[in-house]
Amino acid sequence: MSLLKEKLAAILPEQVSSIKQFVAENGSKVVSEVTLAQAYGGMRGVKGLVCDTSEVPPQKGLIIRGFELSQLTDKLPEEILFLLLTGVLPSPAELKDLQNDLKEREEVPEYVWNVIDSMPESSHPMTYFNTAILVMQNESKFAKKYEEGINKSDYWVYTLEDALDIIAKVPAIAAYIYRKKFNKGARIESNKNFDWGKNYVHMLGFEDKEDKFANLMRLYLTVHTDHEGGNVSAFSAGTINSALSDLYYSLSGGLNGLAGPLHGLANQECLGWVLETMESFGGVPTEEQIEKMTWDTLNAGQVIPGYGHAVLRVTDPRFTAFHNFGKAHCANDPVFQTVDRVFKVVPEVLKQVEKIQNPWPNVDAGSGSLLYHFGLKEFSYYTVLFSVSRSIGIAAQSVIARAYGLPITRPKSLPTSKFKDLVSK
Ligand code: CMX
Repeated sequence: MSLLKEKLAAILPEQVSSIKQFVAENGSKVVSEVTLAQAYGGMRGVKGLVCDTSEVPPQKGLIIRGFELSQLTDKLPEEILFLLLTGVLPSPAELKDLQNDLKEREEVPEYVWNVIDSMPESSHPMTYFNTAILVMQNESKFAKKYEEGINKSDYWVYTLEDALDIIAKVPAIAAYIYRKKFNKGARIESNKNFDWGKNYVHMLGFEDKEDKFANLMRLYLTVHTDHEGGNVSAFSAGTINSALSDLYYSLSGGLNGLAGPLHGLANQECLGWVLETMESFGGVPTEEQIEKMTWDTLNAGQVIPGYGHAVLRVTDPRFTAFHNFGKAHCANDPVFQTVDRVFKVVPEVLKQVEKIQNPWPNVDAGSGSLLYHFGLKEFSYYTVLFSVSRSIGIAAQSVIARAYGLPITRPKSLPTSKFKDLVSK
């Protein structure tokens, strides 16, 4: 048994029984109320979901198992996976064991390459990626065991099996999609000596002798893993998984949500907006030019990608992590300089638009300029990178949900006529 599984097997029973007792003793207490505006407003702020892997206080941003993001930016994504699942960072031996386990699971079934090869070349990289995950549902150990008939108390065990199988395989799949879609040449085999992030850079096909791109990739993959349970990708995946659809079904479904421009696709849109601004003004624009471009975009009835957030009310610490990396490693790059200047100007403009609740940058505002600097310039690919990382958080949330025995998700909807009745009473 892997050290991760051993640890989970040791800690989960105690956690599950304490949650059961907590709910039994306090089940009737009111924790949230819902206004009509919230019912028509995407349930913003309604406290009706449980997520123990991470939380996002509006004035602080991402906290993973008690660690602020700034305390985790030097950690590997594999360490974050261990932390999300167990609540503690791995020891060196536990990390090595997890990395070895992932290496053993990384071979991608041949039919996945064939499916990718048979898709229309014009398909978006996210369509390739989510299709590849879905087609691998054929491999689900959870689905096979469920069909055989397993005890509910073992659901988490086989969800963990699927989680590790998927996490081990996604870098190779994502890298191949990049090479195929953008005509970069044949598939590159994994290097067994590299960690998860460095191996991804290797399979994408980038020369990286000093590990500079690998360091960005490790940061990128660490930063995007998890963002509590209510965001579109995690919530959708969690809802699908709650029906006991296995992790292949649920992850693919959740990541289809990440492919939306108001969610993960904003990183592609954001770099597009930055490059368009540079092109309009023939280089790094002045603050006045950025202000004009911002108003032009708003007046055209469009959003400024990379800015605003449904929960956050401060600068996203994930943006800060990338901004700091950029200041240290590519301060003279014109695209990074533009992003830096946009950060000075856009919040001041958005503050003037009364309806916008958060004028500050989110995770998608800065990452693209760093990838661009290292030569990954095909920005329609950026949401795939986000997805590779988010697979970790979604997988961890599903393992925990199945261990807790959370039931099928089923909030209540009402027609407008019933809401009118409720309000008039
Ligand atoms: N540019 C222009 N208008 C914006 C805006 C922005 N960056 N952010 C919010 N608004 C607008 C909303 O569209 C909304 O307008 P309407 O009432 O006309 O529909 C109004 O301001 C109120 O929105 P809000 O309550 O401040 O924000 P929401 O919780 O409704 O939406 C989000 C949050 C992220 C969808 C929104 O800020 C947005 O569209 N941002 C740009 C896209 C983006 O960067 N998404 C990535 C988020 C992070 C991620 O998930 O990856």
